[in-house]
Amino acid sequence: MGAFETAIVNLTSKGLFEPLRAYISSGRPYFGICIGMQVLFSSSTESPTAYGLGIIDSPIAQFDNAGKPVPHMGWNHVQLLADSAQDREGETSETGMDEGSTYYFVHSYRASYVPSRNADWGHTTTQYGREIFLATVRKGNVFACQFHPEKSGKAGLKVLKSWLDAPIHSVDGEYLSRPKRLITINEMDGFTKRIIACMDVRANDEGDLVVTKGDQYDVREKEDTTTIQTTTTEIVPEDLPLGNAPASPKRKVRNLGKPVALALRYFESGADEICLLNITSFRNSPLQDQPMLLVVREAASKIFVPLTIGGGVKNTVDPDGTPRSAVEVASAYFRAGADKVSIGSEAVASVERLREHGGVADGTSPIETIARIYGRQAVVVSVDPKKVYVDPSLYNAETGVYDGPYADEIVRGKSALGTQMDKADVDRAWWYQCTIKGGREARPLSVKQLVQGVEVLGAGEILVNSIDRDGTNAGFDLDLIDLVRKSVRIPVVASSGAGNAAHFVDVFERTGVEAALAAGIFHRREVELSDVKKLCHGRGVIVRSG
Ligand code: 1PR
Repeated sequence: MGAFETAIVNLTSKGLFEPLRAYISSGRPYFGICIGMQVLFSSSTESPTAYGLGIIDSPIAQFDNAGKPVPHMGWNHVQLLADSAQDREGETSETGMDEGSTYYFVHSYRASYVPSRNADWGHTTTQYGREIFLATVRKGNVFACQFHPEKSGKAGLKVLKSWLDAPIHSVDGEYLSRPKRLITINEMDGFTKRIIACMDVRANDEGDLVVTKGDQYDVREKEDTTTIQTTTTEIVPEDLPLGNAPASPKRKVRNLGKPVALALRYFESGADEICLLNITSFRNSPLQDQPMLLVVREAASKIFVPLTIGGGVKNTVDPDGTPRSAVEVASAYFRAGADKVSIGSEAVASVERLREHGGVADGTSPIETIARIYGRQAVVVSVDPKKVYVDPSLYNAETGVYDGPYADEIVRGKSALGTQMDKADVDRAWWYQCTIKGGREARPLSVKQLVQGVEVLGAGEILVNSIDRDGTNAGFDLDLIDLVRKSVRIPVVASSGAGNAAHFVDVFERTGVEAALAAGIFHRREVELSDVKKLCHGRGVIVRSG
């Protein structure tokens, strides 16, 4: 995992570049994953000044943006290049790969499939949009995957096991003589929509880390629960999102289970990705005392699909006074087993700075510093927007046209996407304002400005929450999701409000987002992940089975 230049610079500075080339040439087994595959090539447009190992005489280049979001992030199919059905069977039994399975990819750069140049190395290809690239290369003692087998569920574990059971030492494996077929572009690629389970994690009043769930970000029980609880804590105003007054000063934090146990349940029931958010990290969250690290470590040892971890990815200071950069915090999460980190409040501050500097990035924001080392695909920005209704006095009295701020982002109650609209919105118009600290503070920034800003800074994905829809079961806010999907070219995850399986089909069909996430309905077992997948499949939305 990482950027091409960082990988090559690290190999070189640690004195490993030439020894690695020599090792590969000696015929001993090499298994490369993701950047471990790309470094085999001669160069990459990701970093024009760094040269690869040059084992494969072909370049790596960026995906084009034609009709598809980049990075290519999600589960996709492969096609075996071996020509005859019998040879393909041979490849399947030797490598554990098969055309019926999907594998998890997360990358912006790829080795294009060029039959005249790299077919001898090509083992499988994948189609994304109208592009075909090498998903795996295999020759002699070398096998490498662009996808992450360690994050590709059972299908990926099978690939790893096949290699570990029979790593190839010879320089000229028998399969080299297998003739290759020509792969051509299909009408549709095999890219699947992701269904994500999300867990909001925080300490409850007893100090235990629990999965909780908010109603419009208020994660405390509606009623005073002090009579049935032994310990309670006074709710301080900062504990509640904007506009939520405590009905009782002693409401308990909702407890829906333990994070690792729930994450495991979701992995086993077919979640394509799992997201863990530390929702109280706006408080002091020193790296030295970061309980989420333990959760991530434990989850990653049992769960073999991608893990996104958010909350507190920012510059911080440990209790002993040691400053910790956002990169250090992110690195700790990655080392614990996270695949992506999600940044919330700090991303808003970074875009505010970007705008103050006339849209020129200075390279210092956490998004930039983390993406530089780990690649942009490892950086998700989680946005927490809230509707702000437009004041009717801002309409021009003569023309009836809205004259106020954010004119190009205004959503009207009668929009084409408004079927899931709240009734109260029918004759109103609004824009979406960004908030920080889990909805506790509103900022003078619209959601469109935020997502376009973080894309400039180098974010790889947007997770769109909606404070208004969170926990309501009323369906995703399609207007909001559509606005964000149309504003950026990176992948978008829809979140907040899912109440049934049909809501997932709606958000995929109407907005084209790449992934959709739910929390409450999965935690409370009102809807099973498998039901969502079954309905999507039945309605023609391509999802991963299993
Ligand atoms: O600001 O970088 O430290 O990150 C904090 C993170 O914590 C942000 O990603 C922010 O969205 C999240 N967060 C903060 N407070 C809350 C809260 O609920 N009080 N949760 C919170 C965000 C939204 C989703 C939720 C969906 C789906 N919760 O995580 O899972 O709305 O819910 P549903 O399907 O039940 O409707 P930083």
